[in-house]
Amino acid sequence: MITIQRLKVRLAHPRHSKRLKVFFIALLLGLGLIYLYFQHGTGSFNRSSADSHLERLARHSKNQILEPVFVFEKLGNFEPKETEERTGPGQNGKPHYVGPEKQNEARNIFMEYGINLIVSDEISLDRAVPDMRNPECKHWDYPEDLPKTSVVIVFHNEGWSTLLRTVHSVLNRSPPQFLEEVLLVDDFSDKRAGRGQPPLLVPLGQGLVPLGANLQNLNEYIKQFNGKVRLVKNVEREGLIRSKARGAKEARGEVVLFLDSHCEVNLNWLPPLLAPILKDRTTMTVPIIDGIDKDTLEYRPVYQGNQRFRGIFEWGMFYKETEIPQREAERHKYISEPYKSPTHAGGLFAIDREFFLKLGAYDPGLLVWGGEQYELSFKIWQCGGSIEWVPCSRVGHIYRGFMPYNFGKLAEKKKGPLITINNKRVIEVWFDDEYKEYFYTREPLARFLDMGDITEQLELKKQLGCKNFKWFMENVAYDLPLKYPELPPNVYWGELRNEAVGLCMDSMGHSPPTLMGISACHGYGNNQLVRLNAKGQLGLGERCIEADRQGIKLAFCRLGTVDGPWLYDSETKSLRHRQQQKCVAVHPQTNQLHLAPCVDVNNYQKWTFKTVVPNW
Ligand SMILES: [Mn+2]
Repeated sequence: MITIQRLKVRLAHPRHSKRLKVFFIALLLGLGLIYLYFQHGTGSFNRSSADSHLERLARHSKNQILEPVFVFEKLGNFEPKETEERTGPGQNGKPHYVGPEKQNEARNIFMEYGINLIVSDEISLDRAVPDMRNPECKHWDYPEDLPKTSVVIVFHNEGWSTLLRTVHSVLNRSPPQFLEEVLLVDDFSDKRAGRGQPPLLVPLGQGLVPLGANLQNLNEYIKQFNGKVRLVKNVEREGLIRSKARGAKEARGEVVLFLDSHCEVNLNWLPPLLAPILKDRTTMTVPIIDGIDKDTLEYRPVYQGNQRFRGIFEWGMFYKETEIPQREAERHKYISEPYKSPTHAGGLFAIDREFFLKLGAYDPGLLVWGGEQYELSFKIWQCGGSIEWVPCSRVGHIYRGFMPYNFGKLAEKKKGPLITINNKRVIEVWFDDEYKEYFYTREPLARFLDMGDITEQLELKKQLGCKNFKWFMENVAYDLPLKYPELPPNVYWGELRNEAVGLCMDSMGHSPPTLMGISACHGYGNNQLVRLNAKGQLGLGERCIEADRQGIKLAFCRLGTVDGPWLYDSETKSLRHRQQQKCVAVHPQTNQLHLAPCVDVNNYQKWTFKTVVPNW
């Protein structure tokens, strides 16, 4: 704008020579083109601005759209022309059940994989899934020149049919011109046979499913896709985080799009994820996840109706989701438009490959799994990019019953809980000092963990000129403190031992709401690690300890609050409930916890906080 105004002034006072006039007209044209280019928004990161500048001009002259356009009167340009309805087991996302003769086998295989693979094997790799999108989604036109994408799928001992159904769904539902490849990264799978049966091709549904095929056959299997599906293998176990970084390095597409190895992408899933990246190379996009049942493979929504959620976290770094705040909702005309989110769940997202690599991919010091989604989220936002969730892109994901593998040798290298170590690395790099305190308040033992060397991460942060965490909180995660306010410091924390019985307060591993119990003090923290903060809240993990007539309970903390009724008197060693004016006592016969009228000399009411120092 400024450029153009300045030009007008100059042209209003032309100097004399003809050559100068010609020069100014040429300059005006040039600047005009540059103006057009910037008006259509490219991020600060642009790897070949000259090239894309020309491309954009070319597109302009061909009347191609530069960003999605809502077209009410017709179907969007990449909408599938025919319906997918088919018949057969599990078709259209319907639940499938195994016959009685296979129940035993199914149970055993479920124990091994956390997914009912017998059910999965009986369902076509090309099955249809129900359209879970908001009806608006069918009416968007997307640019025709979206970036080519490598879909990267990392797996470790994944079931054959769940892995390949992921691949098939991508091939079936992605416009081929935008799909550079599907890149499979085998993180050192070591199960010899997928299902303990000899490989055997049996016709089933639309495709051929090799029953019991082992992962060594994968190379053979993918030959039918003529190079569109590639397989690379780790020579030792690297874990999910490093394997994803490897996938990004090996990828040939402009965009890398990560999927878990047990997904099914939904209709017209790809263009909506790529359009925001075309517009701004520093935008990372995240599809909305649907659920696929681990027992029946039924495909169903996780979110109901028009709810729009986004990713946040609590101060112990547990991942949380919350409905988008008014301020974000108001930025959009259509509920089917992408919206900004502070963070993401971790598994599924698309990002410009070079931008991802410029950010250092993932911190290579993060191990196996956990915390990496925060690292990437903070890095993206604080270093000039953004994250958008895309309602019109849906991907089904099988939530497994449990994690069917261990961390193997990778975990042996570290002492203490791996995920907390990862989280500590992340917050030590990306949080400001005051925010780090909230993490250590919520997770006091994290102070004792060895997070390794973070010099390189801090250096990268400096090099990229990244903003501080306060900026992130005020401009991106501004709705987070409404649910998870800044934490007051702990006045006391540790295991809470009763003087009369010598046992410690313990959640007994139960989920709230539940009665608290007492058990032998073990010194490891975990279910015995109790914190009393400066505002009287008694916390255990992310939960709160409360009391009513039934007894002392582990409860969900009231969202948005950090205060509580508790007062600890280190003289009398009593733990007093201020409203009820009673004290926490152990029942001498039953060992049950309850509130009793306070009696200073009663040992059953005397408690001591003993700081836990784990022997890591
Ligand atoms: Mn998964």
